[in-house]
Formats: sequence, structure tokens, C-alpha cells
Amino acid sequence: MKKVTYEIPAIHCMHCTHTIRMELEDLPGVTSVEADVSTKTVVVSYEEPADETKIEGLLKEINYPAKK
Ligand SMILES: [Cu+2]
Repeated sequence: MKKVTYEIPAIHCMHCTHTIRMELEDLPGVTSVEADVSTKTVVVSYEEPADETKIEGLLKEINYPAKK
């Protein structure tokens, strides 16, 4: 299992982290998502078939583009 941390400047409240968590957890292979409002970071644990390209693509699609 792999783990990646993203900085997401667009996070500003619990609603944002909730949306991000729901969307990422729907991505096949994503096993856990920890989103933190105060640090604007999201830690994603994943395995195949998920990969960083798919995770980053999804974040961009839902308007929370990641800075790594
Ligand atoms: Cu928000």
C-alpha cells in the first residue's frame, strides 16, 4: 500500500474535506483518506488500480487541485 500527502489550498472548511473524502473513497483502490482543514492537507492511502495520476486527476475534476 502506498501513501501520498497533498496540499490542497482550496480547502477552507469541513464541507470541503467531506467532499474530498467522499469522492476519493469512491475511487477504486483508495483505502483511506485523512483530510485536515487547518493544514489544508489530505493523506491518501491507496493500492492498485489507484495511482497518483488518477487521484490528482479526480482532485482537479472536483475543483480541489493538489499541490504536492
Ligand atoms: Cu469548504
